[in-house]
Amino acid sequence: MKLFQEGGSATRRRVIIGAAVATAAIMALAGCATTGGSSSGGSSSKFSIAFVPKQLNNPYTDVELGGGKKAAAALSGVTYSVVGPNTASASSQVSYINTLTQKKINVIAIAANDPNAVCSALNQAKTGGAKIITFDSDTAKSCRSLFINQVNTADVASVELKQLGEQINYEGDFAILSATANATNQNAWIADMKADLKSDPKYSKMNLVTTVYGNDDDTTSFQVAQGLLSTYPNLKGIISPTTVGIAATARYLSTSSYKGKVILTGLGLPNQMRQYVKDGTVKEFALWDPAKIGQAAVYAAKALVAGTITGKTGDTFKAGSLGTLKVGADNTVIVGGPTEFDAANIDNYNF
Ligand code: RAM
Repeated sequence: MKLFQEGGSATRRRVIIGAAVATAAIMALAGCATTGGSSSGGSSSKFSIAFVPKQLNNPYTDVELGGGKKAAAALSGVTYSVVGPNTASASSQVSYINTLTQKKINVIAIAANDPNAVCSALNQAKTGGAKIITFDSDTAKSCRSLFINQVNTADVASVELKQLGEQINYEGDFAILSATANATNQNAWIADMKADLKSDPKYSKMNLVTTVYGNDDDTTSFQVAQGLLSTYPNLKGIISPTTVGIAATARYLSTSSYKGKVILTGLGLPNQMRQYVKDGTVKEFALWDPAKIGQAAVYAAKALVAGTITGKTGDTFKAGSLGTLKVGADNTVIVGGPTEFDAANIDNYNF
C-alpha cells in the first residue's frame, strides 16, 4: 500500500497550542484521523480526504490527483492522502476502502473500477461517518453523495465518433479498444457511442466490429491493438476512450504498416500523444484537463463536510479557480467540456 500524507500549513502549525497537540497525539496513538468541523480561523475547515483512483501509476491518475493535492494544500487544515491498487480490476479497491474506514477518514473520493463491486465497502465507510464522492468513474448512485464527472457523457461519445467519422468519410469497419470490461466511465461512453451509431443517419455506414479491452495496462493494450489488426486487417479505424489504451495503440501503429492508414482517435493526454501527432500516426484526439477533477473533488468534499451541501441536485459550491460548481441531474457535477487536440494546438497543452 502506498500512502502519502500531508500535514497542515506552517501557519496552522504555528497556532496549534499545547492542548491541541496533546489531543492530536492521543488521537494518533489511538489510530484516529483528524475529524471534520469548522476551525476557529474563519472559513477554513479541518478534514481528511483520501483519493482512491482506479489504479496507481497511470499518468492520467497522476495529473488528476495532482489537482487534488494542490487544492488540498491551498485550503488550510486538509489532510490529503492517496491509496489504491496497481491494477484496475473490479474488486481491487475494496481492501483499501476498508482500511480508510478503520482510519476514520472523513471523505473517500473514489474512481470506481466497477459500479457495484465497491459498494458494500463504501456503505460501511458511510455508516462509520465518511462522506463518499466518486470522480472520473462512478459507482451505482446509491453508494455516493455525488459524482464529479469530467464532462457530459454524451459529449465524449459524439466527439469521438465525429473525429473518427470525418477521417474515414463516415464509412467502414472500426473497433473500440477500451480500458477494463467493468469500467463505469468507459462503458457509459461506449453505450452512448452505440446509441449514436444507431440513431444518427450520418453514422449509418460506420460499422463497429468489436470492443476489446487492454485493462488500462500498457503492455496488454499494445498486444490487444496488435491482435485487433491481425484479426481485422481491413479495419478503417480504432477509437480508444482511455489514455492508456490510445497511447499504447499509437505506439504500436507508429512502427507498423498501418501507420497513417488506420485512423486512431479517442481520449489521450497531450504529453503522451504529442510525438504520435507529430509523426503522423494520429491526427486528432480529445480530453479535458484531469487536474480540474481532483480540484473539484476537494472543494466538494469541503462543502459536504461543512454541511453546506448534501450532494442533491441544485446544490452549489465554490471550487477555487473553477468558480461555482453546480450539482446537476443524478447528483453529478460536470466540470467542463472536452478539448480537441491536433497538430495546430497540441503544443499549447502541458499535461
Ligand atoms: C484512463 C482511465 C481513466 C479515464 C481516462 C480517459 O486513464 O481509464 O479512468 O478517464 O483514461
